[in-house]
Amino acid sequence: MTDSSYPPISEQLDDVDDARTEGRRKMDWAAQHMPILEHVREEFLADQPFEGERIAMAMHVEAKTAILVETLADGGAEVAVTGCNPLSTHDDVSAALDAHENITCYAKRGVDDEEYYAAIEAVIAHEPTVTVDDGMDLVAAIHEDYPELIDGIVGGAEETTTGVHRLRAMDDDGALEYPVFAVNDTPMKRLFDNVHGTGESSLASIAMTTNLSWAGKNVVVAGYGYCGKGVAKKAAGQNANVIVTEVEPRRALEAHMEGYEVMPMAEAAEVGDVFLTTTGNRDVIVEEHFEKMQDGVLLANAGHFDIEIDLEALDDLAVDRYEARDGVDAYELEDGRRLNVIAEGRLVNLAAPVSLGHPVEVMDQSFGVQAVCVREMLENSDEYDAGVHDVPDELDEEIAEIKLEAEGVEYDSLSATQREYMGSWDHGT
Ligand code: RBV
Repeated sequence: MTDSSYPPISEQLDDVDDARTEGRRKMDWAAQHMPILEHVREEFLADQPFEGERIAMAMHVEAKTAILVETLADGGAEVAVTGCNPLSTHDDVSAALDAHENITCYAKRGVDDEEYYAAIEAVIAHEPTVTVDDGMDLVAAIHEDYPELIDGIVGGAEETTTGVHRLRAMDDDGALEYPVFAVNDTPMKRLFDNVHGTGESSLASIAMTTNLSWAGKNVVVAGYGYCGKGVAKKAAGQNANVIVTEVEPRRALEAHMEGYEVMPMAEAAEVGDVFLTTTGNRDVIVEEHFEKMQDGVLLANAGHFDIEIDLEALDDLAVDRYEARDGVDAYELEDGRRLNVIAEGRLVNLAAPVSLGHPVEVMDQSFGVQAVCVREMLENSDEYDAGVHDVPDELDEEIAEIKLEAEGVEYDSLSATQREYMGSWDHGT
């Protein structure tokens, strides 16, 4: 059975009390802007749907995520949490969470690979009945190293595009042995979090990190999925000239029809001022591109993993490397050009020193879906076999309705005649 001696954050900080106070302050601010989780939390407090359950989570441990964690704990669960990226954790929030009697938090900022996985194992040692992932690291570690726990796991939920992509690959191989909801794929998540959240927070993080303007810049957005669309749209809104690179013909065409320049990365490399990768794939910006870039360019990644920009190749090319600013590494090439990499090529909206992740409002939506997915998985576990599952549409609608009510937005509903019309095939001309 699993055994872990990795300590929770409270045992790793010098001044835990101060950290907890500051973490709680950040959480209070976030909570004020999360009406969906507030609503769901009240329901969970009354119904205690998670009594006796153990929920394991690997997510970006900051204030908004902390509100989700508390919401699940307030529903009666024992929750064990760690980070899903070594640079996105806020230690103070981690400490505030760890103070909750039903929560153990292992997340710590700046951990190396070994500590990162030790913390994941510490979470798994709680022998979860439910997993909540952002990037699928928990599912992977459980299947690879602790398969004996799978029988006790009712199911899981996955937050992000990359995690869902990995899960589907695992499912196609017949290797996924418990059910997992693809939270990312719901309209309430990806039309808001991926588009507006990634767009706003990536651009804001880059601007804050560099103190440079978007206006008049050539901004190269690699990938025109939901995240790329958001980044492109917001960059255009900041008066940048947006160039899109794509490998999928319909998306390339979509970007073209949206009015962006579309070209291969090999050409974009020559003219770009800022490069932002959002593909979820590896080796998007590589040596041949570095060779052509102008002096002073900014390179950043908004995809889940730090594999989109080939930093090893850049390091090999460079004759010098230094920290130009907090969160900016300048790689100086032999001919004197400096290529500036932000946040070590890790997802820039969470990993740059000033980053705060997506805006609170969109995370309220994504985490609202997460919370009702955990409820659904436990309430109706018989309905979900091992594999990736779409989130039932009613759950997604439930979250949209809570949000609309909180915003005071009223909307129409179908009349009986309209409903009949939409459900029939025999009304012609
Ligand atoms: N994300 N989380 C935050 N907690 O501040 N910001 C973004 C936060 C999630 C987002 O839902 C995305 O799918 C994922 O991070 C990528 O790792």
